[in-house]
Amino acid sequence: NVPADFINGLPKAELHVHIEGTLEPELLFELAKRNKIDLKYPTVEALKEAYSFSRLQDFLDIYYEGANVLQTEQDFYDLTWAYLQKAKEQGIVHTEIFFDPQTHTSRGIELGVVVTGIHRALDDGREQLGITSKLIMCFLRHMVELSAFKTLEDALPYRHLIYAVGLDSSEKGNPPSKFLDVFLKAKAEGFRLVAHAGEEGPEDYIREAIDLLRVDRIDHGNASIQDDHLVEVLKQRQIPLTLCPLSNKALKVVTNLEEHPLKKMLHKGLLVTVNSDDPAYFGGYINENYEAVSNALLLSKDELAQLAKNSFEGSFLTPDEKQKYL
Ligand code: ES4
Ligand code: ZN
Repeated sequence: NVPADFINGLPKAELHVHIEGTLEPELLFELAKRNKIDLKYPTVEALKEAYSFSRLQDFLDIYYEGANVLQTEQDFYDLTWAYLQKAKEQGIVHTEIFFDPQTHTSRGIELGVVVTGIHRALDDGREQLGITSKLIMCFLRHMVELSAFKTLEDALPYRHLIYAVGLDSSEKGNPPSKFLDVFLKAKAEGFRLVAHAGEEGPEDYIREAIDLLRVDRIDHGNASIQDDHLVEVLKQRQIPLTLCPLSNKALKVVTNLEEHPLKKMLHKGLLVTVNSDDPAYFGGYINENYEAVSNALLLSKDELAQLAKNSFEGSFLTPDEKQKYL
């Protein structure tokens, strides 16, 4: 086994982390108390016991409920700052963070509160921790496209703080094509594009995300391995896949990590990266994800270094900014 300190010592970029998914149970309880919110669970331990999932939807139900404790700009600051400190400890030097506006606006929290709180922490992270960052606003795919349009409209005053648009939440039955028009609008507004695809959903959704939405990157993309032609397209165009091994294990996308497609994808020449997704819920941050796949798939130091390199190559940093990491 490759030692943990080798993985820790690799400078890494994180390209797939939901800020609401970094809400640790301890902070969740602290924020509930601060905001005088009653929780269904009496203790941190009781809450943690509920973190047992058979599929994506089991997780999403608990994740959206947890997000209810986030109310003020300071709450979003504290959440993001806690993640950045963890990122610093683990050798992350650049991070591209998702947030879900509709999870908050649908319960009366203004988009400006969310964006400003997160962004203030990202600024402090840059100054005090030396971590660069970008923000990605995700549309919830279980909601109607009109709601995504409204979200895009609401976001325009914060255009300068948001780099890209993404698509997440319940995948099955909510194909990328449902959001074609709003993605076209987002692109016209100058946003870069990403989408979750082929996590629980079929390889068809990956094809739609690429050919129809014209995304720059695929989040997860596990199902691509089932289609040789799709693999060839991903390889030829070097479209990054942001894999999340511990997430896949927790949500039963793979039965065990020994069956994870990461190593096969790497050897086929795909631009695969390792990421934490929702680390507070899936049992580990980025290093634990590298360690878990490294142990399960017997990755070499060269392969691990390639994955870390890929994380910069697949990022939204400019070629000049990437240079020092490649
Ligand atoms: C998510 Cl693991 C996952 N899949 C889809 N949407 C999400 N939102 C937060 N985590
Ligand atoms: Zn995700």
